[in-house]
Amino acid sequence: METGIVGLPLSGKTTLFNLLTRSSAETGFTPGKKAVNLGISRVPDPRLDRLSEIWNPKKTTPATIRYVDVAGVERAAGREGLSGEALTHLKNTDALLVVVRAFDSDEVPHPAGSVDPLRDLQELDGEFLLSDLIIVENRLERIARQMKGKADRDLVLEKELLERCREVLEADRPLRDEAFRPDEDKVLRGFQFLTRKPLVIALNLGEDDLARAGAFVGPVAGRWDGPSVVTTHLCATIEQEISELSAEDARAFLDDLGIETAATDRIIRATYGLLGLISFFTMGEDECRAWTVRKGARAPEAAGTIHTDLERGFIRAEVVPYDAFVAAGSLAACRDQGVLRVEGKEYEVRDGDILNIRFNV
Ligand SMILES: Nc1nc2c(ncn2[C@@H]2O[C@H](COP(=O)(O)OP(=O)(O)OP(=O)(O)O)[C@@H](O)[C@H]2O)c(=O)[nH]1
Ligand SMILES: [Mg+2]
Repeated sequence: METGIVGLPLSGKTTLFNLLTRSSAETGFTPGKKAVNLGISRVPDPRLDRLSEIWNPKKTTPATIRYVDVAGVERAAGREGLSGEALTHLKNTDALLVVVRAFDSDEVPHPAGSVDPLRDLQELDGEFLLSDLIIVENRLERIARQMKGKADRDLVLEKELLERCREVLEADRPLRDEAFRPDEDKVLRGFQFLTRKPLVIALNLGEDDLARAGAFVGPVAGRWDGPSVVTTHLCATIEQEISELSAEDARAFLDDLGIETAATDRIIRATYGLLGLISFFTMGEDECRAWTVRKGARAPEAAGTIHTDLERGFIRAEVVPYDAFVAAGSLAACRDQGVLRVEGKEYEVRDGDILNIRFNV
């Protein structure tokens, strides 16, 4: 699962990428800046921290997700913005993290001459819609040619589906919010449409505007509402400062600002949720670990993320929900209280389950 970080030039994408993935990719006007940066984020999870306190294991391993940061979307003379390399990378992602600039800076002037988040977001949306529309048109043309030979049933269905997509896109609406049947969805997935991907919109605010973030977020959030869109904000320069502090000092700093969690944590959690991912845990004296599965995964699939042998030789899973474990205080207490269950192959794993897989290979 990979999330693409995208936005107009100099909006703070790479700065945010560095914060999310603890990387140090070149930012700003540095010559020789890379067009694409790849990195991995740890998914913050207070539940794993708590399990680690209880067990004091040799190792604690969080869940992770991948981000890819691509160079700014630029409208080159006479040509549309999303091109070549950037587009290829974005198409391959499972979600988009759009960085929209809301900070002003004399050192780094906005390329368009003024700061206007809604205008920038509209421009980006336009690029995404156009990119999808081009794919639809091209495919429809090919289908028309293919159908001259014989009208195959699948082709007719695909044609109708794409014509519906074209209508949506031409009305300036993303494909994300359209209801498609599962079989249609399967066909659409092959096209990797940008406007069908879940979306996190992150407004990058100036330090002085953090206190009145609502005034910025409001208009932008109103633009695309829906279950697959999350709008949030951050101030990249403040996040940078927070990231350089010890955990204790960071907490005090956040309290001073009246903020509950660092924006980077919020953004990673939001991405994780939009990707339809949940975490389960394994625990013990050697390692406490959070693992990632898609929502709806059954126990053997979850076992398979730990090791293929565990899926192949799956017998059963011992399951206790995180809350029940913490309330009981120990596995023995869980057994006594009957909150430790034994589940079979059909069991659908829930977020926060603590699993112990029994297997035989
Ligand atoms: N004042 C201020 N400067 C910022 C903020 N976020 C980023 N910058 C600065 O803006 C410049 C551009 O940041 P980058 O993270 O490189 O932006 P980008 O979107 O990756 O740029 P491209 O990859 O060239 O499109 C850098 O000099 C950053 O230090 C912010 O919140 N406030
Ligand atoms: Mg960059």
